[in-house]
Amino acid sequence: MGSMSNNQVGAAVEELQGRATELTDGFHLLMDALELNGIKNIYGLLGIPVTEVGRMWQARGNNFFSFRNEQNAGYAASVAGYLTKKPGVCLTVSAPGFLNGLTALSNATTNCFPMILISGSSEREIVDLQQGDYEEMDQLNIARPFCKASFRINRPEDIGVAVARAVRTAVSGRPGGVYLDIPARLFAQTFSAEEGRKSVFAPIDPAPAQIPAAEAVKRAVDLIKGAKKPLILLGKGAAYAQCDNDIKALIEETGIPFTPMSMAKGLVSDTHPQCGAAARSMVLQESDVVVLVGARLNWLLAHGKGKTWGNTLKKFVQIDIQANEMDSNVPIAAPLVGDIQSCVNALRAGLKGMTKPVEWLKAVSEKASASRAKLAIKLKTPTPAMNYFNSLGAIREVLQTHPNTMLVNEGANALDNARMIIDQYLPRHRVDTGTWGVMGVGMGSAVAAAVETGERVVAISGDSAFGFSGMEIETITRYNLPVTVIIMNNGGVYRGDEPSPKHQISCMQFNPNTRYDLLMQAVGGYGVRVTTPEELTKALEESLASGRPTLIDAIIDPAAGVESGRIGNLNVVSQIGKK
Ligand code: OXK
Ligand code: ADP
Ligand code: MG
Repeated sequence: MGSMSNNQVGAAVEELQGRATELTDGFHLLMDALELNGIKNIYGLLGIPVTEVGRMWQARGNNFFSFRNEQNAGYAASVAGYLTKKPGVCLTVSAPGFLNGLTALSNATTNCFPMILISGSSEREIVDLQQGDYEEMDQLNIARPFCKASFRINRPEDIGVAVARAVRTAVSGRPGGVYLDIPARLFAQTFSAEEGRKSVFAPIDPAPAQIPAAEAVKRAVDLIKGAKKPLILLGKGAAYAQCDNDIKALIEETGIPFTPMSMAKGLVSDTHPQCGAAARSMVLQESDVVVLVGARLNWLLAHGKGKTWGNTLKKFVQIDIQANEMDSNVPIAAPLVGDIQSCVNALRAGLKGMTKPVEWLKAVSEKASASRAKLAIKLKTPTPAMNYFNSLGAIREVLQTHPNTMLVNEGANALDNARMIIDQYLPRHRVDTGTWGVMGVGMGSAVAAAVETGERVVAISGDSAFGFSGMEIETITRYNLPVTVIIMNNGGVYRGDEPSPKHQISCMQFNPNTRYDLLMQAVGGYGVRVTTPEELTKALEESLASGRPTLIDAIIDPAAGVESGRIGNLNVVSQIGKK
């Protein structure tokens, strides 16, 4: 390399001095770190002290989806995490905004969805002395019990490691929620740009494969091979793992019937000949060895015991990345600790050539076909006012010809009946109330499903569930998302005909004159009220064809619906004065 001229030396010195004094700040370092970790979409609601983050994030060509309540933005972020396996990011203001987001962060952690909640916070020196700051709250510690980890960033140079650590924590092992607390002052705090560039990074292999031990695999293989009536039970962990072909291969190579939990529907199509979803009680009660794949024996599975399981203790093979999930409710005969893909493929190798349980599968298929045939009649039976069966039956027919449509589902009767009636054909195409059974997840989930998949979204909500997040229809129209909200409007919580005491309308009723369709029109969307399955079919087909934000207000018989849908047994009723 030849010697440099004086001008070149001068320019080089100037450039070095420039670089030496070039500054960055917390705003930029946070965005650099998020971008480096592949984050493009942030869901949130802006205000003090984070407003500028939203503007700057958009100015970089990234997406900031502004919601009307942080809880719904958080639900969207958590569903984005579930669908993409990258943490969904929610940004909120301090204190009340943080608290609204915390509900969604906690729900994400319960569902095992990777999500990062970033909230601005008040200044430590004032909060720690409880001197009454603006929106004073000890957010870092309040978040801790409700998520996988809670971190605060105190210096600009720590932003890179904090974001990398939050990403790894959210997606590694059992996925879940992470809280990142950023005191207001840090955003504008300047720092050497050169040092800043060096400080941000993406973690290497943040969600590493976790291989099961050979003896654990052998123990599980022996148990399954010795079973007379084995069952494979798929949970949303199996859907999240995105090893769909491996799971389908395990099922087809072994000939074992399977049944999916609600968000695992479609992992293998509901129409698959080995699907026992329509014979649920039978397969749970009569099976002898049950292979749990990313499904917890929690309340949704009657804690693995009692009548649901034929009052016998099953031999459970449990595949889970979380070691201490084993024996959470009942003894697990063959714990298989590892990531689902590694465990499933280890089982496949060990089960190669096993004798298929042909007779058992035949019995399951017969029971399932009989149930489907019985239900098919109810789906087609006209009634003076629509009920859940003929309304959801019409939706089912339309969605059969649109298998790529993302289905979001919440409510009590609207949830339980849609789960039973609407088949899923593809993995991760159904998002619902999840492990906690949360009302109000619908609109946030619909936004994330539309944004992250680009598919049409149909969100079926009970009218009560819709009320929790209904204002987000303005968010849906603002971003012109291809979302069709279908409200199963029976005029009340569970049903709309509960008798009212003399002095007040029943605590379980809504205003029967509510016009949800006009609400949608008021925010610039297309709203339509339907009272028959034929009208519902037409409105849904038109909305899917147009892709325009639509709300279909489906009027359901107020007498349709039972208290708490299929989980009425969880309700408690006073026995005082009962005969
Ligand atoms: C299923 N079934 C079918 C079909 N699919 N029959 C015919 N055709 C098809 N395609 C049968 C299945 O075999 C069962 O019948 C029955 O329908 C119900 O199936 P399923 O899968 O829904 O099973 P079940 O028993 O309801 O499952 C229990 C459960 C589920 C707890 C996992 O109910 C659930 O996920 N509930 C979530 C409730 C919730 O989160 N609610 C939130 C709002 S309530 P049999 O004959 O085989 O049994 C609330 O907030 O407060 O009240 C509040
Ligand atoms: P469902 O409600 O559908 O039965 P759950 O949410 O109860 O499903 O269970 C999901 C389980 O899957 C959790 O225990 C979680 O630890 C586990 N899990 C999630 N992702 C993976 C993975 N990649 N590998 C193994 N286990 C996983
Ligand atoms: Mg209702």
